[in-house]
Amino acid sequence: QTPEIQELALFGGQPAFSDQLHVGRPNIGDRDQLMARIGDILDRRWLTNNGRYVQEFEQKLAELLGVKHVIAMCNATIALEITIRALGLQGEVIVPSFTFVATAHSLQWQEITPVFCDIDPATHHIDPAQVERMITPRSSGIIGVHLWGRPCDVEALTDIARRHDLKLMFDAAHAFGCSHKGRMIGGFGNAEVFSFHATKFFNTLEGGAVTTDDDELAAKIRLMKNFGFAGYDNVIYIGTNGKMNEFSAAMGLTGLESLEQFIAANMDNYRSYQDGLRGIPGVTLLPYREEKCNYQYIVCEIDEVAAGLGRDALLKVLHAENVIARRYFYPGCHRMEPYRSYFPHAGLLLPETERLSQRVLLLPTGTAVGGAEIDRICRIIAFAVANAPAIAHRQELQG
Ligand code: T4K
Repeated sequence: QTPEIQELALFGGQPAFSDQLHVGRPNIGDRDQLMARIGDILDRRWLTNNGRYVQEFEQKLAELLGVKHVIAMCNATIALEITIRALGLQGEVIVPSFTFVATAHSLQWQEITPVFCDIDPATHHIDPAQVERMITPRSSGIIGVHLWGRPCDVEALTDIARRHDLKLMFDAAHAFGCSHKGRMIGGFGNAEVFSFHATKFFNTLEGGAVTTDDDELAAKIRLMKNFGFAGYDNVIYIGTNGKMNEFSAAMGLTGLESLEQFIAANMDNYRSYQDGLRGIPGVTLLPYREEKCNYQYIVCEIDEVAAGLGRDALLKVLHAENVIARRYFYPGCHRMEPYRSYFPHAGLLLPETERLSQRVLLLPTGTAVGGAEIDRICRIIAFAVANAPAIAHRQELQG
């Protein structure tokens, strides 16, 4: 029997799911291993300040990523701030506006101006041709974002940075476990920054890391994340507190043991979405390339004309069904404070960012979601698109 639109939860029907499905549901590895590590931490009473597990975690990450230095941090935002400072960035730094606001805030927090650059609509990544046009005598660096875990145009950005004598760093918050041209992300540019926040497919509760092959930079960042202490009672640098604690490192070490399972689950989910969304007019799933990838984000674009209903109308339908899809990264950093007050006309230079932020929709994935749920989510989306005019009319009536 064909469902009627009044069966949608938005119009009073039963939600498709009794519990909410989230985009960023944390993955948890082997609980017994985690509890054993936590027990060990409590027994040894060494909770933070470069403890044994943090050191082991850093070493394991360095091996995995093939990079000389890994500095574990309390979160990626502080890691970005410290790296920006350690690299001596000042004046202006070119960044995409289509990113999580932390990328821009980590600059503005230290009175450095983020200069927002538009993106390539095919990849959602900062567009190198535009980067080059935005360089001024005040520019000191570029921050590329490996959005959705896909590498941005590393070669072109490296070339621009070299020719203009700019520092280049990457916000690799999404890109743990991903490679670029066969090389793990972590070793590109002057430094890269990962996030291990709870909502990432690999988490340390809160956490992050800076990776670099530069000995001097690594030493500076190590000092900066620990108040500038070089041994007891000897502060030789300005610093802050960016340290990772032992519980977070225990979570990280435990998660590393299940990393391949997390990625496999994400990849299965991605394939299920590929099957389920195929052929729905106006709904496009952003493809992953044939590189090592974590598949952690299911990114769709909704074309209002072809689908018959816009992204926000679809979002309402899904939320009512307890599918907590997200509009990352709406509305773009340039439309958030303080940037929209500082640069009220920035949108004129960012047409692709403006367009994409109206179309993008992220769907639930991770180990908490499986094929059956995904099939149901895709059927809701197909039903909403097939009945778009009636749904839009009824939404209008409801106000
Ligand atoms: N650069 C980029 C490109 C980033 O994407 C991020 C962070 C950063 C830098 C900074 O990294 P950190 O300093 O955070 O390490 C979330 C995360 O908080 C943030 O880490 C992440 N990016 C961003 C994309 O997403 P919100 O404000 O959307 O989170 P929230 O609380 O709405 O949670 C997302 C979904 O996950 C919800 O539907 C609920 C669910 N959830 C969340 C948590 C915390 C759970 O099911 N369990 C949980 O424990 O920012």
